[in-house]
Amino acid sequence: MNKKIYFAGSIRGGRGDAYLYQRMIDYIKQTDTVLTEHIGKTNMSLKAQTKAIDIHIYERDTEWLKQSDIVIAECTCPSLGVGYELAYAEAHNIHHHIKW
Ligand code: 6K6
Repeated sequence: MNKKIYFAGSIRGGRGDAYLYQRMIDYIKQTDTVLTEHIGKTNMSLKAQTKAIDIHIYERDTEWLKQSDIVIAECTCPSLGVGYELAYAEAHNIHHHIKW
C-alpha cells in the first residue's frame, strides 16, 4: 500500500498509552509510512516534549497533515492536540480514522 499515515496520539494530554501507540505504529509500518513515529516513543522525556517551540511544532505538524493520505488518531487519552488534528483533517478532507 505504502500510504503516508499521520498517526495522532496524546503528548501533553498524558503518556499513559504511549506503549499502545508504539505497537499501533509498528503494525502500520509493516505496510505504510508513518510520518509521526515520535508519538510512539515510550522514553520521550518531558524536556523533549517542550524543547521545540510551539510555532515550529505547529508548522511541521500541519505540513505533515497536508502531505498525509490518512490520519489515524488513538483517542482514549483526551488530548487537545489530537482533537485539533482531527478537526484539521475533517476540514481539509483528509481521510481519517478514529480509534478509542
Ligand atoms: C519533541 C519530541 C517529542 O515531542 C516533541 C515536541 N512536541 C511535539 N512534537 C510534535 N507533535 C506534537 C508535540 N506536542 C503535541 N504534538 C501533536 O499534538 C502531535 O501530533 C500529537 O498527535 C498531538 C498531541 O497533542 P497534546 O495536546 O496531547 O500535546
